Amino acid sequence: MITVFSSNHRLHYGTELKDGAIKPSFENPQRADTVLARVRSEKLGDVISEQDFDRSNYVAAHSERYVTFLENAWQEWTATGKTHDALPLVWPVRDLAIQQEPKFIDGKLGFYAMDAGAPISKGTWEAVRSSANVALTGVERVIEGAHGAFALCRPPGHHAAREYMGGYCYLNNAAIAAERCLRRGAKKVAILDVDFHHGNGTQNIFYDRSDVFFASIHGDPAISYPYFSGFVNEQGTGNGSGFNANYPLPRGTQWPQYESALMAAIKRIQAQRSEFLIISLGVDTFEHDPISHFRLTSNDFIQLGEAIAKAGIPTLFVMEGGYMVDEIGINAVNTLQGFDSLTR
Ligand code: Q9C
Ligand code: ZN
Repeated sequence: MITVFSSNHRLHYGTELKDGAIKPSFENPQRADTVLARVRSEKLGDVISEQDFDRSNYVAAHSERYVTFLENAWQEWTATGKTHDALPLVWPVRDLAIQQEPKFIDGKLGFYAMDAGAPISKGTWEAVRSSANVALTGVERVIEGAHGAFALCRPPGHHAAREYMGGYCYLNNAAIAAERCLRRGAKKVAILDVDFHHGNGTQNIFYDRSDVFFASIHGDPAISYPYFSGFVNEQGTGNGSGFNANYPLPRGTQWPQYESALMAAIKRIQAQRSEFLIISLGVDTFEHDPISHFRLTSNDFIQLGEAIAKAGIPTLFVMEGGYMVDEIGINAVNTLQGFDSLTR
């Protein structure tokens, strides 16, 4: 299958708050370059660059004021004399929750963030915009008739909600691709999130809608990031009631247990009669991932790709997490090769 890639991802590399200290982020540029090298060495297919897309495509999944914030944040931060990464320091939790945007950058950062895991530096917006364009370029291929395509997005997107960033994510690439399908005439789209972490952002964006079905298989949020969403009882609201499905799994989950949840999710997706399937492809379910605790092996990812192929729906794979840099390329490309082996 074709891979879409942007070298602009290298413009973004920041810090994160981890274990009480500011450290270099696990979400580093080596990740995407390692996956690209594997795509090439395995001759998965052509590699193309991203096209440019109008910002209205981002606003389809996010609010106007949030996109404006992302565009201007670095400039507003440096205007206060700072030169290091911008990070939030206060959040509008529960009774502090208000709806109006603060007027100063420190307040805006907290207002538009769920955590301190999405630093903003000089090149962040350019990298983020390019990552969304990678997803849009990939989904255009699928809309035009390709059975599968791979959007090698970096930064990832699935923790980014309609109006907040977090967990290394800024724009929700998978959600933006789903909105593009709808804009181009599709009536029903499904997103399946196989990243180790719950796709809280994607869930948020489509929670009250029936046109995009969202399913996520992830580490039990009682003990895993993002902690505050991803439980079984979150099934959608209003028109979206019954169009959100969460499959939290315990620490140490291995392939047989994972496969049961995967089959249940795919069954739900097929029942939706979706015209397009978007996979939030995180490979942080790998047994040696440094920040997660499932135990999938590299071979298991081939079976993951095969199971997705059996759904028989035109599919866009969107890169999300995966932090064991030596293996991330093998595991991502194994998934894609598993898919291709049943669809060529
Ligand atoms: N000790 C993605 O995989 N930090 N984001 C968790 C656990 C945030 C992961 C710290 C993890 C975000 C796209
Ligand atoms: Zn993840």
